[in-house]
Amino acid sequence: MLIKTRNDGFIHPLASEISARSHYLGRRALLRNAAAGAAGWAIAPWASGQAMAQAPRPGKLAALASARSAVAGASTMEKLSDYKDASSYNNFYEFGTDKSDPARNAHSLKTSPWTVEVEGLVKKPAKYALEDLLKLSAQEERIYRLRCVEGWSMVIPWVGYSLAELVRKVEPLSGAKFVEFVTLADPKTMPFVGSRVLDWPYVEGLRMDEAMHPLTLLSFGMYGEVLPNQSGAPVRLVVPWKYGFKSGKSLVKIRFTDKQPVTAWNQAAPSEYGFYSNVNPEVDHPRWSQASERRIGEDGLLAKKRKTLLFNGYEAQVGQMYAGMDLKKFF
Ligand SMILES: Nc1nc2c(c(=O)[nH]1)N[C@H]1C(S)=C(S)[C@@H](COP(=O)(O)O)O[C@H]1N2
Ligand SMILES: [Mo]
Repeated sequence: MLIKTRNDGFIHPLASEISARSHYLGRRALLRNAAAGAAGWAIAPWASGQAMAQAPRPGKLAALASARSAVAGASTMEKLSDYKDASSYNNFYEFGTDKSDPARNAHSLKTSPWTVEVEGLVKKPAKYALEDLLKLSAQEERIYRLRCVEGWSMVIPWVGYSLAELVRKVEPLSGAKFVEFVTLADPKTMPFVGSRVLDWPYVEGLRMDEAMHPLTLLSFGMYGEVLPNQSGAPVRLVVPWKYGFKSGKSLVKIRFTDKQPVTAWNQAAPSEYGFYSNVNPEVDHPRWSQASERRIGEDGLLAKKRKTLLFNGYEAQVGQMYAGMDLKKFF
């Protein structure tokens, strides 16, 4: 992404993201991937019936009970990314712009007590304590691909429930057309809030139908455990058919509006990051192609590139929402 520096010049620290990857894949990972071979593409253990027996559990955080998702298309059978990668290779700019910064710095985030305020054009605005939000609906496991706009991807088993469950509870008024997601911006616990990378807080937004789509997940956990801080604890959004930056971490406010929200990345670089940001191999970022991606943890020796899929492979589920829309114009 684009970083605004102190002197208002622009750098992009993520050039490395688009090129060689051997520097971050250690020897162990290379060997593990080589050993996995074709078997690495077998059904992910979490998606099979034997999840608990087979999947190596990180075992560091509290377990989060969930059932497998009943939502059609909500779980991919692709090989899961390692928990280690999902929890150490992160974008969470409030804690720094290097991939390893969030895991190193996010211990300072205080996730309890935590409240999420729901406001704006709804019949029932409310302040939800995290404990109440956790109980609002049954939690499910959803195995989603995550595609970052920078050109890398992972496969992550999230735990949570459809955001629609919460939306229905607060009863949006007919004038509500968009939903704005505001994330925590606490300079005392987040060392990079106050930096000029972005205007804080980090804000994202969805159109009402996108927010109501069953794939849009309000997530409290991953790999069967509560979210580690660097992944957006205690509650984040996951919108699997959009670039990762649409999935705001550590949410504190959900606001229903009649106007398209001003979002952080769109505001920082409108020609690079549109409001929609649907994953689309045919709409290039002005500075790089989006036709392919690098799956984190995948065969580092060959540095193979995967083809990026329209709507990140969720076209059957979400394509209808964009019927007739010019996807190049509304990027
Ligand atoms: N609050 C906040 N949310 C955020 C970000 C961020 O910097 N701050 N980065 C986004 C980006 S660019 C991506 S790719 C995903 C990364 O999620 P992950 O680190 O859990 O893979 O989080 C998104 N949510
Ligand atoms: Mo991203």
